[in-house]
Amino acid sequence: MKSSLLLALAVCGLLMPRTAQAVACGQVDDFEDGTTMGWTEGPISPNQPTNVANGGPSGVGDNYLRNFSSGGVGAGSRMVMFNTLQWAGDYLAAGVTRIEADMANFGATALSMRIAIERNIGGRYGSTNAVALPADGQWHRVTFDLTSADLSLISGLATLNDVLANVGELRILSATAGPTWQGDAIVATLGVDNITAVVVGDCDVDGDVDLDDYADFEPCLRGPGGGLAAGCGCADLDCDNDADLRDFAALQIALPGGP
Ligand SMILES: [Ca+2]
Ligand SMILES: [Ca+2]
Ligand SMILES: [Ca+2]
Ligand SMILES: [Ca+2]
Repeated sequence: MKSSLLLALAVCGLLMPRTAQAVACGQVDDFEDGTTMGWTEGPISPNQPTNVANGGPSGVGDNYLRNFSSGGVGAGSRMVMFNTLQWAGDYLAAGVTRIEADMANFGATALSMRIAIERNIGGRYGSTNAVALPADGQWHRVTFDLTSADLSLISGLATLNDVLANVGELRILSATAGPTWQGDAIVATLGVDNITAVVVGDCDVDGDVDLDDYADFEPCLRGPGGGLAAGCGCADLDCDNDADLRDFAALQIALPGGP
């Protein structure tokens, strides 16, 4: 009886949602801790992402994540990696509608960078258009928006908002043909650093910041120390857990015709 109770508790523990790590406004994977920060390809691949101690965008002493793909067939052939820890979670509640990163293509072939997201229990979306990453060995700042204007359904029946509210996995991959869950099989070496969760104030997640978003922002405005009401993640543009005039100033800049 005692052991069955322990078993039940263990099962409950496994089934409990993982809340310790979840996407949050302004989080940055800078790889300065010397680890891969949870980025992986699954246990089978012989070409796992690795932490490189020097040569990030800031040069000597700037760690970055390097991912090699071998091309051909089999594990490790494709340019893809994923994260199920700090990049899982509720992007809508966090107001995060954009991911930025520094990327460098250290290989000989241009890459077509995309992101893809998966709902905990099914439903996948990926970048409709790729970001071209030339084979120049230079660091480039790249942007992936997570809105209906930028993501296409890959598989499943879930709506985009349903997936964004329940992301179980984020992928970074290179694929020329279109939105996909799998990267291309290609001989390539990718550098990644400073993967950042950005809140731009796109409260209705339609790919723009306009007066419709201001209509959602305005009721969230409480001032410094007022905290952040439920559903107001998109109104905290500076990631300090309130919606105040600093956030309003940032929103004004983002609005069409803003200063
Ligand atoms: Ca770094
Ligand atoms: Ca790899
Ligand atoms: Ca909008
Ligand atoms: Ca704020």
